[in-house]
Amino acid sequence: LMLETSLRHALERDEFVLYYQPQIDMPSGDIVGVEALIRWNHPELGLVPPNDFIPLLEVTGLIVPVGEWVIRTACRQVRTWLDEGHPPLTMAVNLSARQFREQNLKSNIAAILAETNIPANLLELEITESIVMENVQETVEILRQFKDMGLKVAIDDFGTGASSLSYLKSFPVDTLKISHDFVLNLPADNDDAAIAKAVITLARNMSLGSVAEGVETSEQMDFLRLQQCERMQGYLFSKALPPEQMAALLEERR
Ligand code: G
Ligand code: G
Ligand code: MN
Ligand code: NA
Repeated sequence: LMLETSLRHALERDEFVLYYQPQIDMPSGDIVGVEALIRWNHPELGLVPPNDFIPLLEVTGLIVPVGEWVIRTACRQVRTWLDEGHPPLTMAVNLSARQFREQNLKSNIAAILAETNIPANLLELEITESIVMENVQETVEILRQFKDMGLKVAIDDFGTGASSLSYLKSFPVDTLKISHDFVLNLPADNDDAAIAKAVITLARNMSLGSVAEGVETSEQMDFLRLQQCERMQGYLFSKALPPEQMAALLEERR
């Protein structure tokens, strides 16, 4: 309850911060994107991880204004990096169920893109299977509108939710993200290896991008690279970094 009270003031007190985890293109090894991951800098508790407060944001409805803050902050960051002369990076932002179905989401995103003057195709919205499967007809409509706006859409933790493969035919999405659950025991676990391989092949044959999450070892990377996974994300390359450290990493890579 105390957490909920302080969460209500966190936005106005400027206590949220976005960390950025690099996404590495294969085989070039270039940083081609980042995933924005929210942290809450609580005055007494310190840095609170999202799993400890996102559910609370969801039930209180605070996820809508906080989610808008996330998109605006992420787009401003893209603008800053462009102004600093870095190559354009894709900015992946996680959407919650409530945000995805919120009426004003599209117009808010359009306004943010206009105000930051960044191309829509640099913003990749990550949604989970449970979100897309909730109301399939409405989902198709929302995704169509995203596509018309030029936005990218990724299915987060693909294959872990209660979804059917047939939705890939009717949902205009761009990218499949392979959950770290499937990456963790690569290449030794035969089942996980088969699943990872199948998802990457499915993505490629449907002309979708593939991103593997939670890549921690060079053995995992080598396996995924052999399967022609396009992008990788994980501690092998970098954890999520605060803006200053991300800027330093980009500077170092120049
Ligand atoms: O950053 P971390 O690795 O602890 O992320 C934990 C979870 O929190 C992930 O499932 C991630 O998708 C989610 N998450 C992180 N940032 C955001 C955000 O800005 N919005 C939403 N809805 N979820 C987020
Ligand atoms: O949005 P999503 O649920 O996919 O959030 C990504 C989560 O995975 C975040 O909590 C992030 O901190 C975490 N993560 C990122 N890289 C790694 C990694 O290499 N290993 C593990 N175990 N977790 C990671
Ligand atoms: Mn994600
Ligand atoms: Na994920």
